[in-house]
Amino acid sequence: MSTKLKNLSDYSTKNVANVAKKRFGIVVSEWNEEVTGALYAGAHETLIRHGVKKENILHKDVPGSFELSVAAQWMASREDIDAVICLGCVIQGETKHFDFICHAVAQGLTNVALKYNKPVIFGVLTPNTQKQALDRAGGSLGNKGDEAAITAIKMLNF
Ligand code: DLZ
Repeated sequence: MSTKLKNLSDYSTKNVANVAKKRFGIVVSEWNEEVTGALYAGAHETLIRHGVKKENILHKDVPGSFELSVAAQWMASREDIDAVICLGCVIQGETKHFDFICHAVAQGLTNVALKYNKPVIFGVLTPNTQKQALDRAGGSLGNKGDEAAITAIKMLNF
């Protein structure tokens, strides 16, 4: 997670070229929509800024972060998708739901990346509060959506 010492929108420009012909899937969770919408805007804008064509970005929404894994799998299984960016926000509550969702999606996305041998990016915020989430979704600590897009680009240049 970003801190006051590390703004997630600051990144090295090393290895961020040559993606003009790459195709990206972006899956966005509808839970905490104000946050995930801002993450999506950051990711989309960052891809465009690095030369990705609008028509080469496929955007799909899922109901919650738990559903990111299977949607990532549907996207990663397509030959016309080179990398998948998954965006969500799970806010710590009073029950164990938070832990179950976070562990499931982290493991699920790892499995999809390894199965399809493609970058599948974990752009899921796991803050304690809504304010911490907004700080990292275009607020005072940058936008984790930007970082997710840059991570996908860097992995395609690996
Ligand atoms: C049920 C639930 C809860 C309590 N909290 C969140 C959350 O903070 N962020 C999120 O993305 N999704 C949440 N969900 C929904 C689950 O991800 C999932 O959609 C449902 O459990 C149905 O599978």
